[in-house]
Order: sequence, then C-alpha cells, then structure tokens
Amino acid sequence: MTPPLAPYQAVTACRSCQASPLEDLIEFGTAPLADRLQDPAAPTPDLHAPLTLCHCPACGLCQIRETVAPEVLFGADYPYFSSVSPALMAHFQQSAQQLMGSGLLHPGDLVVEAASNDGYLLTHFDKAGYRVRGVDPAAGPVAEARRKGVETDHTFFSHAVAQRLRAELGPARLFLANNVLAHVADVNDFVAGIAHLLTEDGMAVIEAPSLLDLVDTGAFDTIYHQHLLYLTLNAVQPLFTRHGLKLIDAEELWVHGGSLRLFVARGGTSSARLHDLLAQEDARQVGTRAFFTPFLNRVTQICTETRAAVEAAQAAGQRLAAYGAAAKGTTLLHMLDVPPGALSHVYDKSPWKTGRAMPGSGLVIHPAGALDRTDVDVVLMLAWNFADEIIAENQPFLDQGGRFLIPVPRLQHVPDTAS
Ligand code: DWN
Repeated sequence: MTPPLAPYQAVTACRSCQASPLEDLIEFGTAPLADRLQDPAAPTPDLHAPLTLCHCPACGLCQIRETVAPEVLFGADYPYFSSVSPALMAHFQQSAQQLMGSGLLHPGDLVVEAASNDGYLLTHFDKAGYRVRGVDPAAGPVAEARRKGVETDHTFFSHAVAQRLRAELGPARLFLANNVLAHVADVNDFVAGIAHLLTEDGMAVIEAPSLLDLVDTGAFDTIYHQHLLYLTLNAVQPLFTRHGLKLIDAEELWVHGGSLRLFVARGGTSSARLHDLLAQEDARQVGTRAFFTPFLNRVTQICTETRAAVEAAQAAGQRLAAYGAAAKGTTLLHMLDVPPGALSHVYDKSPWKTGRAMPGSGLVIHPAGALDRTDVDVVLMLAWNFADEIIAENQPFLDQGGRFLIPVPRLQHVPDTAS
C-alpha cells in the first residue's frame, strides 16, 4: 500500500539566494515524517514525503528539496522538549551565563527567543531580571514554558511577528534562535525579522547543526523533513548580509552531533576564530560536490554494517530494542530497513513520548528507566548524540552482559566485542 503523502512542495531554486538549478546529492526515497508519534492502540497510516538532499552550486547552501507544511511538522502533537537532556540543559545554562556576563545586556533589556520550546533558556534571563519573550509554534512546549512563567507567543517567528513584537515591546538587544534557522522554509523572511527586531547594537546568537560535522560524523540520520537547511559559515554569510546583518563570530559546539553557534550583529569586526573556521571550510572545498563523496560512501557503510549487526544478534536469538525515540531515529530506521520485528520496542526518557509509537517503524515507546538484562540483550542507540550520558546511566545493564550498538559516527559495539 502506498503510504499517504503529506502536503509538500519541492523547491527548484535555492532557499537562500534563489539561484537554480539545485544539484541533488542523496535521495532517501519517500520517508516517514519524523516526530509524528502514533497512538499504538489506534495507529493511522504514517504521513510520508520524498526526502532529497541537494545543494546550491551558486552559494553552496546544502538543503532538502521538499518543504512539508510546517503546521504538519510542528503541530499540536510535536513531542520534542529540550529539557529532557541534563547535558543539553547544562550547555544552554552555560550559554546564558556567558551571554549575561558579556556586557552586552543592560538592566531592562529585552531578550527574544525564536523556537523557545519549553522555556529552558529564557528562564535564565527571566530570573536575572531581563524582559523576555518566547516564540514557538508547538502547543505542548509552549504550555510548559508558560507554566514556568516564560511569556511565549504561540506562533512561528517571522518578519511580520518581529514587526508586531517590536511595536509591542520595543527592540531586542539579544535575539536567540537554537535549532530553528535550519528549520525555516522562508529563511530570508526569518532573517529579515531578526534585522527588524534588533537594537542598533544588538546581537543575534544562533545555534544550528553543522554540515561539516554532519559529513565528518556520517550523521545522515539528522537529514529529515524538519531540517530544511544544513549550514556552513560560507553559505550563511550572504544570507545575513542580504538583510543588513553581519556574521562576526562563530563557535563549534558538541550538541546534536556537532553544531555551530553564530554571532550576528549590524556591524563590527569579524573575529579571528571566524576567519579560521571559514578558511577550514574553504580548504575542505565545502559547497562542492567532491566534498560529499566520502560522506555518501560512509552512509552506505553505516547502514550495511549496522543492519548486519542487528540481523546477527537476531539470528543468535538475542532480544533487541532501540534507545531514544529521536527524530533522527526515524530516518535511521528508514534507511537501515532492518527486518520487521527485529527490534521489539524503543526506550525513551521523555514523559511526553512514552506510551506512543515512532512513525515508520511503529516501535512502541517504553519509559527509559534503568535498562535491565531481563528485558533485553542488545540496544540500538538511536540517540547516539547522547551516547556517553545514556551509557553512564546504564552501566549495570552492561555489567549484566547487555550490549549497545551505536551506529553513528561509525558502528561501535559497547562493550567492544573485538576486545
Ligand atoms: O532539530 C531538532 C533537534 C535539535 O532535536 C528537533 N527537530 C528535534 C530534536 O531532534 P531529535 O529528536 O533527534 O533530538 P534528540 O534530543 O537527539 O532526541 C533524543 C531522544 O532521546 C529524546 O526523545 C530524548 C531521549 N533521551 C533519553 O531517552 N534518555 C535523551 C537522553 C539524553 C536520555 O538520557
């Protein structure tokens, strides 16, 4: 049966510079939409859409062709809450403290965050006495943010929303946007909104997954319909200058498998660190097709080796489950195409996900307490970006002879069976 297609449009011109044609890199076929969790008691056919990674030969921006309606991707049921990971919360607390100690902010200043999720970041600025406003389209996280006392507009950030916010609250000295710039279909409208909202001496601090890290870690599973853009510094520079802004600094981060933190203002001197990172990208010929060839081979290797490891464990009569009902897990399982029934279920710590089922695989989400060898022998780590944190929490499972399979950046057996 052909799976139902979500409403989508395929772009032919670059989402940033509007040049065409775009050059295709990887076709993932028709893939299930990530994060549209199911009710296992009353499942409905998963919505799918074609998923094609391409890049713009003119400005080098890597992107996917298919734009699925954002209301479908980030609807009322959107299950991602940033506060589930202690390591991620520590990262954002450190970021807030760094920004509040930088001298940028003055008492009474306004801090606005796009995709503020459950208010995890703005609470730090709120408690420090700054005026804050969140903007997020997902009902669940917004309700959680409001419960924390973080005033939040339940909508997508845009140029029009920026105009309304500035009229209501005045300009913002600090604009935050973590893991959203790469999710926006009209990225020019989004950046125009930043330019409209910032004070003359304001700063936008933006975190987004790094294409360089995606390629170097083989993290093909982070390619899914929510992620429209895959950023490099060279490709985002013209996006900001087009709207009177300037990328003045950048930082490499571990989060989400490797991200960039971008510092954007109306002017100022570019940092030496930014020049070094830009030079690294140039040296790697990022933005050219040749840059992607090793990555394409790596995707095949990860899928082949991981599928074989799952099938070998299944053939040996071992009980397998997955860990982390992550959005990226939907793409991974789609591409792995392991035999039906090979994985019995998936564990996840998020209370907003347990009891539901992953799209595509239909794996039912069990609460991730301490893994126990009486229930499972081998666990496929879908949330590999948190592998250290998750393994540290489940040392007893390993002591009982349990095993993890960690597919990315290369298939790793924990403990290492070769030893
Ligand atoms: O862009 C996005 C990235 C930033 O985050 C969003 N579109 C959605 C989300 O992607 P994801 O779902 O792949 O993110 P995570 O945070 O890598 O997913 C990890 C999953 O693992 C979550 O469902 C929470 C879960 N988890 C767990 O069960 N035990 C996480 C940790 C740290 C744990 O100890």
